[in-house]
Amino acid sequence: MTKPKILITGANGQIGRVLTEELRKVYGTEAVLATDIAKLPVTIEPFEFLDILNAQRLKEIVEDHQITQIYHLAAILSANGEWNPIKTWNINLNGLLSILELAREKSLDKVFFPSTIMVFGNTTPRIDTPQDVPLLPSTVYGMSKATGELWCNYYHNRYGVDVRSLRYPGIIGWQSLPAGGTTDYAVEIFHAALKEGKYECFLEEDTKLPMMYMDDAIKATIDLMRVDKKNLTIRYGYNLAAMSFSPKEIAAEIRKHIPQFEITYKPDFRQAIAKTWSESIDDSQSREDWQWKPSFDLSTMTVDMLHHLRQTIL
Ligand code: AKB
Repeated sequence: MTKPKILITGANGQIGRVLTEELRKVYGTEAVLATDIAKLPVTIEPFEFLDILNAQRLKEIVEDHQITQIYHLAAILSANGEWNPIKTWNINLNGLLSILELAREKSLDKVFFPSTIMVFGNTTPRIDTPQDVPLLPSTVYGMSKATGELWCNYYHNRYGVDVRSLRYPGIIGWQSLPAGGTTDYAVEIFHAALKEGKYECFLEEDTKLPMMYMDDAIKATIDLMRVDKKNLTIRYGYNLAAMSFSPKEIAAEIRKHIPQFEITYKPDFRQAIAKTWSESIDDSQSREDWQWKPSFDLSTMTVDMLHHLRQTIL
């Protein structure tokens, strides 16, 4: 097998930063090209500026760097997406179509497409949401990801593109900050607890959502991309789960380490988005097809987050 040459879009995002670093540990720094529309810190070199809507530039980069795999992370998330639905649809869906078309044309080895639990909505069972259910997403972000999944499935079935996808829950990590998502509170709360000793949450206290520690999300992504393709039975998004908790529950967990920590609640428009989501996810197909198993729960994640953040932000 020849060594992969990887391109990451959205490499300066919450997941992109950590995934870029991890893939470089696995394949070597020069084998992983970071791209983003936002300026990146120097440490992320090699880097190319890329507006995902510029299909011609994307093609040039793929040709110039002899790319064989793409991790396509560039997207606008759920809360930010609601401020500009048409732009969000354009970036999230047309960006993906350019990637899939390029993968077909250049016979790329593999493509990764991050989907989300936001593809679910009011038509899905909220507890242990099964893999295959009617999808009626409530946001343009969810709509673009649900439609993106269909395109991935189509490019695989019609053209044999080896595209793989995960429905990420809310991702929590100390290495980077999320931007514009509904689950962002679960990262902000740690920063606020350590710096201010208090946090005002934009969701209601009992809003339970599926979440995952960054280490598990990165491991899932790399594992899915490495597994033999004959094991994969799904070419749209695989359900993926680790833990579920509410703002009240994570605050109680943080209080075990910072007893004076206080949380108050001031729900905003993001509460209406969160209300349409699943509380927990059935990821048995991932466990069966590619032996997915998370390592972190709420308690071990909290210990690890506080440990790393104490060293990096205080
Ligand atoms: C968001 O909140 O928009 C994302 C997601 C769950 O896809 N974190």
